[in-house]
Amino acid sequence: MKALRRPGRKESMLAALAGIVSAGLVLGVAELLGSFLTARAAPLIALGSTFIDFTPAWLKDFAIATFGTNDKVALFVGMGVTIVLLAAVLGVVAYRKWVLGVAGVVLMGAVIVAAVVSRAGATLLDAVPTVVGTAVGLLALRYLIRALHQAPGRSDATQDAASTNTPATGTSRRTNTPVTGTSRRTFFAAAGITAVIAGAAAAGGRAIAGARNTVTMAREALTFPTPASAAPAIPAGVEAGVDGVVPWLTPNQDFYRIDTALSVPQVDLETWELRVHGMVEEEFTLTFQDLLDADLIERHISLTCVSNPVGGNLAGNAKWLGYPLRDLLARARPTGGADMVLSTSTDGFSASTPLPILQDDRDAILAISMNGEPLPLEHGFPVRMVVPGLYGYVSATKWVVDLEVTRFADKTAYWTDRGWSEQGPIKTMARVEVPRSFAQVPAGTSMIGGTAWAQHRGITKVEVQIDGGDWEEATLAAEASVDTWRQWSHEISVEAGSHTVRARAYDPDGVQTEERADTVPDGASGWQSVQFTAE
Ligand SMILES: Nc1nc2c(c(=O)[nH]1)N[C@H]1C(S)=C(S)[C@@H](COP(=O)(O)O)O[C@H]1N2
Ligand SMILES: [Mo]
Repeated sequence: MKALRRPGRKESMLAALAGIVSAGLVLGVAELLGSFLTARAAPLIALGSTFIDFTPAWLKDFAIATFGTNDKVALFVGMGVTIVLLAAVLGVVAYRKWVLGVAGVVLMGAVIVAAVVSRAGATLLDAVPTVVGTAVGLLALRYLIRALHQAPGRSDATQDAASTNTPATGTSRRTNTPVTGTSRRTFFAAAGITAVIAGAAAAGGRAIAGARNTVTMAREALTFPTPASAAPAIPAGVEAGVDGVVPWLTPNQDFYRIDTALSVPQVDLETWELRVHGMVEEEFTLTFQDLLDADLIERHISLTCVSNPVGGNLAGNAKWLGYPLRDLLARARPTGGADMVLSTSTDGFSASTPLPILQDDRDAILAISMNGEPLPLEHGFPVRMVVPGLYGYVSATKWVVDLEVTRFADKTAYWTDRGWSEQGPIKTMARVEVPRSFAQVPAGTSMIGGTAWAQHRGITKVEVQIDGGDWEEATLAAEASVDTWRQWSHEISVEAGSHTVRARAYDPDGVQTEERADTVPDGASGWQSVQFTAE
């Protein structure tokens, strides 16, 4: 009977290396093949996406609070480390007992395949890159492990021989290997080649996927008709004029991005359709051309994420062009009892928006353009929703393909399924941007400022308090509309030393609540407090 041999440290490290380069080959081959199929076939993306879907609300909240919009980078780094560790362990296991190693690799492959095929819209074909990649990786691993077993001077073999004095038949072949060093050289050469092939396959896959990206080309070629109702001119003085306050209009490339999509969905303009159905008298389907032909409106609207902490930067303001959802619903004619519109994206995200809000006089938009450009891919190309006054998770569906008129009692949505509130009105908030936390300001008088928002209600006043003193009224910059945020500024006078500034905003219903609330389940609240020093 073959004993389960205990490899020495050096063999273990080499076996671990064999595991790691083989795993790299699995992923590289899968990436290359995946580039011929679809982006969702890429195993890492599918794994990460599945992980995100199973992420409990508190962990998502923690990730966004800790990593902000870098949460996806953090996820990839975490996944990378986990995969390297698992691959190393599997390499050692395969070295000690080959069948166990094979079982482990096959199991991992199966987990990835399960993740790939469970993605929205995936087919069995999407499993092919992972299956082929796993098979190729296993072949490489077998070759490497064999080379390692044939390598001379293995400490385990010597130990076996020394401890028992009668080497087991299973190891005798190896101890008899001539001491040439050939096999170990073979091992390193093979490991190196495997790593190079893995890297080249991954890079090639990326390049091919990029070159085949007709979506980007179609986006760049897109032009828009003049809107039936243009955005009201931005009044002079929407900027408070304080250095360091964030711009009133957020450039697209600076606009915060929050979504559950690890790879940005690639939606083909030609085949994009929006299905409108459910509790309506008329079901219909819109094409992108239908939208271009419709009476479009253009409006400035500020978005905010429910995960934005007090003082956070998950908010932005842009000019949106699109078809009023009010008009779309007027055409569909919702039937009695309907109270919600469930919007779904091509990648399976969904949001539940109160029907009355989409029908009232606010400009809820099925947007096709952002700041005069086609929607950036990350912000929902070709079509997304923008609803003044509601947090994104209940309203701002990107890559939207389906609108179902239904009832809150009958359907739930992506985040409401995960413990977030069914209703998501944006909470009134004043943000201090100057001074930043722990910044230094000149002693004496200086200007501070920031941004406040209370979408669709409007900011009526902002007050500032220094070191617990009297609340003073700040100067409000001009208001473009109640749907946009509003800058504020204030002159302060402080002596050298450390200080605290607090700010609070008012909407027509009064002052924003002082009560501190976490982002879960319906948005953070409380008055922001910023410490700074004067010199
Ligand atoms: N398809 C899709 N749409 C989505 C999301 C998502 O995860 N997937 N996230 C929503 C959330 S939580 C917010 S805050 C906004 C953010 O929009 P932005 O990334 O354009 O800023 O998009 C919303 N629309
Ligand atoms: Mo959000």
